[in-house]
Amino acid sequence: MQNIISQFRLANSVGEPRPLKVGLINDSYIIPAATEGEESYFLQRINHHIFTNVEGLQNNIKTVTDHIRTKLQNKGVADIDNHVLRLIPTKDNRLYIKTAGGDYWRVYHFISAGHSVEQVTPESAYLAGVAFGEFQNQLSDLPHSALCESIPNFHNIEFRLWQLSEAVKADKAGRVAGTQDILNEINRRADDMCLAERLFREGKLPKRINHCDTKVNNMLFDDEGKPMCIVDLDTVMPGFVFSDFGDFMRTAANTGAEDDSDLNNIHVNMEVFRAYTEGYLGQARFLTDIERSMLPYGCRLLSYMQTVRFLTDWLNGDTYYKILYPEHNLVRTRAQLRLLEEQEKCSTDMEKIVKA
Ligand code: GN1
Ligand code: MG
Repeated sequence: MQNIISQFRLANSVGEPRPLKVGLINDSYIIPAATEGEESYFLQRINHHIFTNVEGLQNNIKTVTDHIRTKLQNKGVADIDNHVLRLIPTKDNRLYIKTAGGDYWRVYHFISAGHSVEQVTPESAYLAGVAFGEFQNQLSDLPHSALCESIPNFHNIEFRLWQLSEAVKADKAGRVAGTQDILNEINRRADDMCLAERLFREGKLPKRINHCDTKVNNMLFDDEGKPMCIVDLDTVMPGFVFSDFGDFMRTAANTGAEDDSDLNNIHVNMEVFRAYTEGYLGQARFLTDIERSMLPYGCRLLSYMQTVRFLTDWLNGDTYYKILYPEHNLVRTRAQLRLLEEQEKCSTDMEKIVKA
């Protein structure tokens, strides 16, 4: 690993990298500063089976972080490195390295003042809503053409349903028979869940640049519980605003875990929903009426999409997401489906909150 690290332009000497358990896709490490007070770094092996266009991916991140950095500078923000990610270039000025073995690595400045959380209070949910609304605002003047789709059709539910149908047809792991009840639940909602894509084709629903992975743990908070920095910019791309609104609610406004094996733990936390919505709507003044009225729908869409994606991976024999035990993707699937059912029960209340 020293050989990898030595290719990046680090400002000071560092210690041994330590693995960090974050995310389901890439492998992450912290490279601590050798001397306290100096800069530490965040090293990642990019999963290039998933991000097949690493060059495009890294250019996206550079474009987005430069754009936000300029906005923060113009606002006179002091400790900018705490508020936007900073990629560390290689000694020959590239944004990543590729090893002889075909692995891709990148390095970020490590934001040591921040920490991530798995659960929020209504107070921190409100602030998170402000922060994600601000994030969309900051990127609203970046032309769509400035970014590539780091994963094509990433949040396109029609595409995800097609992938699921292919997985069912192939039945590679011989698991289809055991999931028929879930498949039925997915199929009977498919038409409704493809509404957004249809509205887009009819020109009624716009796309905007979204983060596309606004899980609650992709935001760093400071010691006082205030949002500091939005991280994991791998999937920033044009999409429906629901992607960001819905993914936050999927993770933060869920009383259970994303992979809860006890389905009775899973309910919608309406106080978190209310608080985040308030914070978000205060910032996201660019929303059209249809986008605003479809926010509760967006929550369901993202839980539905995650149900479809986890199930697809289960049927394919666990080739996409990292798993911690053999049934993990199936457990995740059932937990996301239960969350969807719970959200359906709360839809009318959610609509009232958004209107209010
Ligand atoms: C993946 O790596 P991570 O945990 O940030 C996935 C998201 C899913 C999420 C489910 C590139 O994100 O889309 O919502 O797992 N990222 C990719 O927890 O597929
Ligand atoms: Mg991610």
